[in-house]
Amino acid sequence: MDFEKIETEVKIHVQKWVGEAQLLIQRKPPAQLYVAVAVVVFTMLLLILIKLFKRKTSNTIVLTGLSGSGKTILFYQLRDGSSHLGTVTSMEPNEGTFVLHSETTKKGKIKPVHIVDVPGHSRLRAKLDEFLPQAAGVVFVVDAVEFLPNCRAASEYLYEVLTAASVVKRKIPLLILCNKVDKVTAHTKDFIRKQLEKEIDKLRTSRTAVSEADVTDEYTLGTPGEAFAFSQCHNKVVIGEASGLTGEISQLEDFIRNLVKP
Ligand SMILES: Nc1nc2c(ncn2[C@@H]2O[C@H](COP(=O)(O)OP(=O)(O)OP(=O)(O)O)[C@@H](O)[C@H]2O)c(=O)[nH]1
Ligand SMILES: [Mg+2]
Repeated sequence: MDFEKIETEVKIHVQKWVGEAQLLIQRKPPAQLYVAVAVVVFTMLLLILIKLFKRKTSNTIVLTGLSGSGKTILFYQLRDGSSHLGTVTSMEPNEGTFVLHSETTKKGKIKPVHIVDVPGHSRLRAKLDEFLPQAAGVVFVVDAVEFLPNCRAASEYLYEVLTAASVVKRKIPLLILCNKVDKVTAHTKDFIRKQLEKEIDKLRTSRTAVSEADVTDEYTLGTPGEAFAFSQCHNKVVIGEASGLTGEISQLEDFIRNLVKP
């Protein structure tokens, strides 16, 4: 007896709810639904845009160059304002996020820079591909003293960096930094630029011949039919001087701060 009573009561309740729900759905104009969907889609788009935008304003600067060119010393100069005499060949990338040492006396909040020093040893260079996609700028360090014996190797490495997919696609600015200018035997940056251009021109001719035969999609450098010059690159390529030993790094700091605004 009781069971039947409860059953009918439940039935009545459920019917009431269903009726109310139907009423609610009918009452709600579809326009409101469209607005809700639009808001959700808009928010999602905004989040995606923010993510993309964030990547563009990355604060990563990558230091590359042959082994012994002075990347690690420059890294320490940027961070501590000292050369930490006696660095050895690096076996792992050196990484740090900091406010440049020369800026530590400045007032106000300064945006820190993420600096990565990728070792020049050929077996560790693959690490470069990990950092290039997030780089705001690349510094290619050249030993200005021992330049001539290393010219070919430096040009080959520089060619690799300049044709790396992320550098080409994202037009990452590059600074060729002639280091060790404290030594009187250091070559001038103009001499170094010209030699590098000449060497890359040779490399380009031989590589284009190879890639045409292989039909690879490697990016080619410069304007075809013209002698190679850094000014032909789609990304900005500039040249500067420094001494990691004495701490003359203002051109390096200017390059960094032009890309990572304080
Ligand atoms: N005179 C002079 N020597 C320098 C300068 N910068 C670096 N050196 C010397 O060059 C050598 C190599 O410097 P590192 O900073 O270790 O070179 P690196 O580019 O980090 O080399 P890897 O880690 O092997 O890729 C060290 O003996 C430094 O003392 C400079 O500005 N002037
Ligand atoms: Mg090193």
